[in-house]
Amino acid sequence: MELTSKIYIAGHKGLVGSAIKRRLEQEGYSNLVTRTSRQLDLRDQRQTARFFERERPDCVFLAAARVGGIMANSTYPADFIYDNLVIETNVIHQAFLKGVGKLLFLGSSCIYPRHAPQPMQEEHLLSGPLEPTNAPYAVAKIAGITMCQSYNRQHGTRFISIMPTNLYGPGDNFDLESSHVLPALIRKFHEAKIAGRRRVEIWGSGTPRREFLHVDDLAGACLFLMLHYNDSEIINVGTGKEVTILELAEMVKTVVGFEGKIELDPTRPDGTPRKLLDISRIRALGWEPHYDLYRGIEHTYRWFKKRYPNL
Ligand code: GFB
Repeated sequence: MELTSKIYIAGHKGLVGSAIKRRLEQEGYSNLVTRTSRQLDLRDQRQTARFFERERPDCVFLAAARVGGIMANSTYPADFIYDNLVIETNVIHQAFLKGVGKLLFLGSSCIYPRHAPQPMQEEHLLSGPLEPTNAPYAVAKIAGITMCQSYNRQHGTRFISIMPTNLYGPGDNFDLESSHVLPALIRKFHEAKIAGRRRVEIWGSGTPRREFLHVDDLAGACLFLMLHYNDSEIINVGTGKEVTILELAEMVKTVVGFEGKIELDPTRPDGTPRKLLDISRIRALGWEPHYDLYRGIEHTYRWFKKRYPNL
C-alpha cells in the first residue's frame, strides 16, 4: 500500500472505521474512499458491485459490520448473522472480482470457544462450542475468515483477517442497551454524577474478565498489518491484559469522579467468563499497543464530554 493508493474504508463512520480513517490521514494517505451506509448499502449486492466497478480501490479495510454488546447480540441474533454475512460476502467477492490488491477483514475475539484455554491462541479457533450470547455474530465472522482464506487459496488474493479484542474509544456507541460495557459505564457514571444519584447499577456478577484495546491502537495495528502481514492465518490484536468487570467499573468511577455506590444487576447476562487474547504472534512481528487502560478511559471520557455536552 502506497501513500497514493486508492484505499476504501468500509464502515468509516463506526468506532473502528473512523479510527482507521484518522490514522491513515495522519500518516499522509491522501486517496481515501468512503461511503455512508445511506450512500451505499453493502447488504445490496448490485449497489456494492456498481461501487467496486466504479471505484476499483487498491486496498480495502472492511470495518463495516453490525456490532453491539451482549444485550444487542442476545436480542437481535438474526440481524447480527444476516447483516454481517451479507456485508462480508458482497465486499470480499467484489474485492476479488475487481482485483483489489489487499483487503483487511475485521473479526472479533468472540469467535473463540467459550471455554478456550486462556490466553486464547489463533489455533484455538473452532476447537469447542461458542459463547451462546454472541454465537450468530461469531459464526458470521468465522464465515468471513473462511471466505478470505478460500479466496486466497483458489484465486491468489491477499485478504488478511485480524481478531481484535474488546474495543473502546472515541466514536464508540454510548446507547445503554446496545453498547459494549466500557462506553455504557462511562455514560452511567457520568449521568449519575451530574444527576447527583447515589448508586450505579452494572450488569451481571461483575466477575467476568475482559481485555480492552483502545481503538487508536487497533487502527495502528490495522495499518501495520496491511503493510507487513500477508498470511492467510488469523492474527490476534489485543493488550494481553485483562480486568474483571467490577475492576473496570471502579476505574471508570474514578475517572468520572462519581462518589456513590456500585450495585450489581444479576438479572443481566455475564456472557463468556474470559476472552483474553494471546498476542505473541503480532508482538513477534513488531507491534505493541500504547494505551494503558486507565489513560485510555480518561482519553475516551474527555472525548465523550466534548461530543455529548448536554448529557
Ligand atoms: O461489553 P459487553 O456488552 O460484551 O459485556 P461481551 C461485557 C461484560 O460487561 C458482560 C458486563 O459480562 C456484561 O454483563 N456489563 C456490566 C455490561 N454492565 C454492563 C453494561 O451496562 N453494559 C454492557 N454492555 N455490559 C461482546 C459480544 O461480548 O464482545 C460482541 O457480544 C463482540 O459480539 C464484543 O464480540 C467484542 O464482551 O460480553
